[in-house]
Amino acid sequence: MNEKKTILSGIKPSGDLTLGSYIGALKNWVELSDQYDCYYMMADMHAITVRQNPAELRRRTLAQLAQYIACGLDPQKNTIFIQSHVPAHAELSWVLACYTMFGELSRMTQFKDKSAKNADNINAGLFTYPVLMAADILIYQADLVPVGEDQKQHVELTRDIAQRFNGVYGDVFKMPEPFIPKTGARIMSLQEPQNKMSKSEQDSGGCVCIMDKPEDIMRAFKRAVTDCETCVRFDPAAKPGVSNLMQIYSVCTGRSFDAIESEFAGRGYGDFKLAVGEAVVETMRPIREEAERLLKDKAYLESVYADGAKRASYVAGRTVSKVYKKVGFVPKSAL
Ligand code: AQP
Repeated sequence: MNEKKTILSGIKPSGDLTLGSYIGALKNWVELSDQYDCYYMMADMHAITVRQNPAELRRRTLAQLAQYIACGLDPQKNTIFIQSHVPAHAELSWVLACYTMFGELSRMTQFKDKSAKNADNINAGLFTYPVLMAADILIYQADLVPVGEDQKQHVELTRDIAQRFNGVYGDVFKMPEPFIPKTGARIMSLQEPQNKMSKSEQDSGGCVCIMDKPEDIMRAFKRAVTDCETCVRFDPAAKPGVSNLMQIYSVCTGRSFDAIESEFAGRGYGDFKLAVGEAVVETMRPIREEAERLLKDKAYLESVYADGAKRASYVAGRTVSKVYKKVGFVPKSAL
């Protein structure tokens, strides 16, 4: 019997992975790999809630897989798969949509944010995105869902949907909990430190990607917005830019905020920004090099996602069969 708890998480290939994706998600995922039974997906079905260029979406999905592995996710230990390769997610999503209220979806803050940003394409998928996310989670009977602060509301809705379904049909779904890492929960834009560093907003200069060249990373940090105080001190409300840089530096070097404040006492922001840039370059270098190597090995990447889809489909299929039976669908013929 498998006694490890189950984890499900994913990233949309809606842009190239950023330093925020690494610190806020991937780095934590790797640390969870030994302790938990982990399912990590490339959430391509979620990505199309915003219009994507097909060739780019395909390229980014495979690049994302290479970066997952290059960050240290072992495909033997973790089930790594492409969401659209496991059709059971869409099947469960439809059933769950019939147990989700219009009012609940209307209250989701991410829907409100994304509709404001994509006013010309407020499609039904953007609205029902949290239902597909609930299916992603419940289909593996996940105990924990590592997410950023901004996704917590979706995990809470998942619990409400699961509770409603279980209330009618008995204990079908396990109740998942959001799992928000203490450090690096939210990496902010280098240009607008009041906003999250987002991979779909890469033209703003506020974003650093895992695959960026060292000189591009250094340029982004040299231009990072700070404040006029010239004092390296952690105070996210009053000094969002500097605090974000401290957060990044702390994750990349393992140093505490106190140690960072002492290290840069009496030194200008110029020195500080250079040091943060260099620490990021050195943290990203081995990941980028390994991802570049893996991307040349298409056969290996294909074997990883084929195996991942097979393993994920087995578990997901069992949940869908159980759900179909509970709601009263006629079981498929064995003939
Ligand atoms: N800047 C960030 N800081 C901390 N965590 C982050 N995550 C993303 N950006 C940061 C976390 O990564 C996981 C996967 O997120 P996602 O890519 O599926 O969705 P997202 O949060 O909407 O990411 P983006 O980059 O902002 O994408 P777009 O621009 O397409 O919407 C999540 O756990 C997220 O918290």
